[in-house]
Amino acid sequence: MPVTSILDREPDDRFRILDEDGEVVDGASVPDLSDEEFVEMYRMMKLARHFDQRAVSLQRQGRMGTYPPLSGQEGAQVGSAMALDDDDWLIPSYREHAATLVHGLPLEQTLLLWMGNEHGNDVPEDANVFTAAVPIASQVPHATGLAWASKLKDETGKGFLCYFGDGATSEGDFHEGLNFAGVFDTPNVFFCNNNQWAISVPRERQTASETIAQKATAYGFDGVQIDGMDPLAVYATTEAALEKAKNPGEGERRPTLVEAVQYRFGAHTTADDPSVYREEAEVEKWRAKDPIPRLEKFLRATGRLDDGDVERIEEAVEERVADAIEAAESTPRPDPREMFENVYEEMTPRLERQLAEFEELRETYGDEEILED
Ligand SMILES: Cc1ncc(C[n+]2csc(CCOP(=O)(O)OP(=O)(O)O)c2C)c(N)n1
Ligand SMILES: [Mg+2]
Repeated sequence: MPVTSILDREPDDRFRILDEDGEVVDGASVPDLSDEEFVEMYRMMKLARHFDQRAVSLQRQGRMGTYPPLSGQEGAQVGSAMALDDDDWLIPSYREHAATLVHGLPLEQTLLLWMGNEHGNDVPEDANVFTAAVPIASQVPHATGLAWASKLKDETGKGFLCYFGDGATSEGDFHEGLNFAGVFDTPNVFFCNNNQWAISVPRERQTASETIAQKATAYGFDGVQIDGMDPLAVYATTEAALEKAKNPGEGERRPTLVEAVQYRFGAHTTADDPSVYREEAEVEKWRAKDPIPRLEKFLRATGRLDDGDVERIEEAVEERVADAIEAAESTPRPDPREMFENVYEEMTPRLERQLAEFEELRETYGDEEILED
């Protein structure tokens, strides 16, 4: 089966390889990964889940400012990011801690960012990862611009994978980014993590379209809906979309919109209480689709994983997260001047005035008084 055939389907034909019991569905082909790569996928998902639990706990203990949890979304993040080549770029929103980790951003950077340290955004030179974007959908036109620049420079072999949520699809930036990508045929994969909620706004209130995938039709390129809690379907689809972005066949448009249908098990952020807008029964329904046990069952049934492996992976994961927390917490706190200095390459006159005012307050009252929690 040619890889692009995954993309050649109706937008409401939800693609899946593993069912909820970890069984391969009839007629589906399992991606061509080595045994080590399959286990790596599982290991990264377990790492992401444990990291998430620890991060929420750090926030509750007052050791981190705020944090957007990702539990339930590990399959979508790890499966898609594993399809990237080193030269490809990843453009995240604010929830992609697992995807960015897979593409080279260390966990301690993510911790630093949510601890309020701007150096969390110091992406290592060799990781093609953009900084986290909090203004909803603002990263979408950036991703199109990056891909267009790459095309203008005649770079071949670079794909640009951009993540955003279901809520982002109501923003003008989403439309502008995808419309431009279609017209200029840029090497983009637009990956919508449709986790059913935009804080307290449900998916049905976000758009009257039956699917988000079908929006791609209006931009003139492929749009596919996939089971975002099936890491194998996510991997296979993203790989096919990246391949098409880089080497389109005759008459094919490079961009693709992927709608990965999934659920966030936790709160929108640690500042949110989902119990006021959704029923526990709904959460339970989606918990049955959890991507981690689903992949684990598949790996065990195909002889790629056993009890001993799981135990070793869990121990290693705990150690790795503990080390990342230790590294982040032993990093000196940034000077508050950086709030002003890091907005633009050079400070604008308004920021300079604000900084001067801030320095005056520090002088008058002292840091203890001003920076107290
Ligand atoms: C331009 C803009 N408007 C509003 C907000 C406040 N806000 C933060 S997250 C969010 C919901 C986004 O939902 P979605 O795109 O589905 O992503 P998810 O958080 O579910 O991953 C909103 C409205 C913002 N950050 N930026
Ligand atoms: Mg959402």
